[in-house]
Amino acid sequence: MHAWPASEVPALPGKGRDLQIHDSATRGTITLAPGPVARIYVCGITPYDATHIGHAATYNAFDLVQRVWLDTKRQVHYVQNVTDVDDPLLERALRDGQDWTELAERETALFREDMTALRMLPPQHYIGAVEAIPGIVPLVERLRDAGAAYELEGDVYFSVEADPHFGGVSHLDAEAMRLLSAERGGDPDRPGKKNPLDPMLWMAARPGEPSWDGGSLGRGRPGWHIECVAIALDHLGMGFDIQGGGSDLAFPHHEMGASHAQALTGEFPMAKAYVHAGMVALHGEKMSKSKGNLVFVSALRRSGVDPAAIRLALLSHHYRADWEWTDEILAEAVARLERWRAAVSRPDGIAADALVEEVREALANDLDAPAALAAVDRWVERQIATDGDDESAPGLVSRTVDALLGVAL
Ligand code: 5CA
Ligand code: ZN
Repeated sequence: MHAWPASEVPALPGKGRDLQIHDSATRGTITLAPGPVARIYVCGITPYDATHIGHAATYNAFDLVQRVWLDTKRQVHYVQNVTDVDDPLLERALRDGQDWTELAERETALFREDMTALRMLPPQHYIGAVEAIPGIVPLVERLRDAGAAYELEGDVYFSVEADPHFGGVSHLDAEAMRLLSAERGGDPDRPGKKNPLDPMLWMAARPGEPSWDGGSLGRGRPGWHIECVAIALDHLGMGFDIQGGGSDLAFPHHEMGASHAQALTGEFPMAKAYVHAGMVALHGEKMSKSKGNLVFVSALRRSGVDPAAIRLALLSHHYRADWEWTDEILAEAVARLERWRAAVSRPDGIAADALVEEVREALANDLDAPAALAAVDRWVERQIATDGDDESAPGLVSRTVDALLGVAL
């Protein structure tokens, strides 16, 4: 699939800092020191009800990762998927009496528009589950032939017991895993499974549902976790720097993905860091498609909200925090954007070299965007209150805010 156009990232004087980031697997903050090409896989949308503010907040976090790496003069190899066939998508299409491919295409197009408007840097490889099927089938065959997978009434399941490290990404106890498995696409109560948590790798064709040639697996469609593993291994290989997503992906999705990859390669885990963004809520509950309590980026844009203000609203929360979207948060972001624009529209001002370093330091410190905003706020206050004569300052601040925070002033 094609992704979306990249906005320019201005180069800043000096050099950025290496990223320290919280890793769910080691449950601590680690310093990532990628080679000249940093590699990141971010789980993409299941294309319906896109793009809500929760999605946008999560992609914002990983956009910051890219910007920190680019500022260290590295290249970034970024891969994202689109889960363009899966139970929830098919269920939504059926509910609304529409063709599932049209639903997926329309929502993916809307997501691209929203990402472009929010100045999120695009992945170099934007890959749909459907187009990944030819690469998924041989992986499932290999897992089966290695004894890490088994068949149940034509479906193929991964055996979590095949991975001695299973549990090492999310660190949950058995009961929590079982509950989350049932909530998030698993089928712990299906009779005949070796372990209730075993996830499906390949689902045999069901009447009335789309299916593809699965070679020795028979016709069917891929499971969710193997989709991301196949795409990540194909485009990034083992040991890439970050796998990212919201905290609701830690289990089962990233846990199972790491186990699939372990069974395939003998290495664990697949990524050097498992990075999880907090959940955005609305009216006291996690913003989710199933509850329907959603605020859409496209609806805000249509109502005239500047995408830069949406971005500032996202940035005003630490990516790991759970937080609630409110009208006040957006209003504050709109006001902040106005103040910042007024400050940089002056012909000269207060020297900003220290500000560049403060923003760099904040982001390198586990993507502390609120600290970065506070640093810019301090410069803006001084800029408005004092009569500086540094002619390069307003431009430098604009470029810093653009390059590191993705906000166009
Ligand atoms: N297609 C899969 C990943 S392979 C998927 O989870 N799709 S999704 O559309 O449900 O979610 C896309 C991304 O948005 C995921 O990283 C998910 O964790 C994140 N996300 C979903 N809801 C929220 C929310 N309320 N707050 C923050 N992030 C969220
Ligand atoms: Zn994924």
